[in-house]
Amino acid sequence: MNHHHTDNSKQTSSSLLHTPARVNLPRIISSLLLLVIGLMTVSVVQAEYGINFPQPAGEVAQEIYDIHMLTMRVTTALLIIVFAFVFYSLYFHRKSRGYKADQNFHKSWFGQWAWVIVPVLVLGVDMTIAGKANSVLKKVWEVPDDENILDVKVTGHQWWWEFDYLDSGIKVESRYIPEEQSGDLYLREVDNRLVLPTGIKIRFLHTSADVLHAFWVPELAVKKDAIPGYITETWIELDREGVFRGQCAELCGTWHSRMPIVVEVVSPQRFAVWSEEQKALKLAAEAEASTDKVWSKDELMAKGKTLYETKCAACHQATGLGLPPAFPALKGSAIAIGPIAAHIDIVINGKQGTPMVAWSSMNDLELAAIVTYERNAWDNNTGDVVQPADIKQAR
Ligand code: HEC
Ligand SMILES: [Cu+2]
Repeated sequence: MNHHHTDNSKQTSSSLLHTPARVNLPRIISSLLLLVIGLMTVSVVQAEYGINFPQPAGEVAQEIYDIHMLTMRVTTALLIIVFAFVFYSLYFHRKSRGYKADQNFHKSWFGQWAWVIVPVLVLGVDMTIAGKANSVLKKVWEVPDDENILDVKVTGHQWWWEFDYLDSGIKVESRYIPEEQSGDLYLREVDNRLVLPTGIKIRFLHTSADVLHAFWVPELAVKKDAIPGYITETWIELDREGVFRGQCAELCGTWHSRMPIVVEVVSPQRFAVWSEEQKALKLAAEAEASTDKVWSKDELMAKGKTLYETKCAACHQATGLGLPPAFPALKGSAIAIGPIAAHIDIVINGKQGTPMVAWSSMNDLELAAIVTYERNAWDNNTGDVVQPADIKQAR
């Protein structure tokens, strides 16, 4: 029995050894073709995605793109030359054709000098690319010192972007739009876009209010880390109008994915109109907040709900239940139903070393509305009404 078994297995292994390994070339080629066609179809269907980088929207971005194209052309040419040579050699010099290897190649002129000539050629091409890259990098780093450069301070926050137009005092707060309202543009659209004009140099001053973020819009090319406590610069001169979408490119916590950036590039005329609108809105909001008017609870609750949902709900949730243990619930929380002073204090001053930052940049009316809302929403029902005057006093 044992003997028979051994015998049998011997036969199997020997028959395996005698089967020649076959490479099914037509099949491999057709699978590869299918794969390529498949990939191309995918890129046609998802119109926003292409094979190449997106078309740049400005000068430096264009130069970076051009270097990419140059490099791609050089590598493609090299690929074709090398593979043509390999396939030619394999096909015409194969053994079955009776080809005899030339034993004296190394004695020929080319055989002796090829190892010098080829690397020198390669180095020459490399130096050309490196030279171009170097001059573009210089351009990226050396922010032009133009009289009327437009300064935009870009501050990363957990998890939204703040854009301050330093010359006009305009502030844009940019937050993602929840899935129900954004449809196909989920995580690609924001409530307030970064509006920029064409034809003028723009300097971005990058910083962060909390952790590392990174500002990245592919059509604007330069990706820059936002570092708390530091200010770094990039610049661009935009040359075409359009809407360009990017995102935070540095892992920054729970909702890193909820920090899209949407840049809307418009003509200088349109930009001037937009700037005036923003200034007027800001003045109106300040005027409203500075009156000594006493607000009714309903007015404060209505204002507070909208503000709470844009600014606080990312962490404390629209339901007030938070996401413990990281983000505490405000429904029934000791602070939200306890003494008003402590509640106002944590909202104005934040809590050091936690994601709860100081919200003092909001005006008295906004803060009064939010605190009133938190003290009465979600069955907190304290009945407390906080007026702008109370906030003014607490500051
Ligand atoms: C980035 C996340 C985040 C955002 C946005 C945020 N908070 Fe907080 N909040 C926290 C964290 C974390 C704490 C807990 C801090 C601590 O450790 O005591 C907290 C604590 C609080 C507390 C104290 C709760 C308690 O009982 O301990 C109040 C009140 C509060 N936040 C109000 C607000 C308001 C108002 C806003 C919007 C203007 C807001 N928060 C936005 C993260 C956030
Ligand atoms: Cu971020």
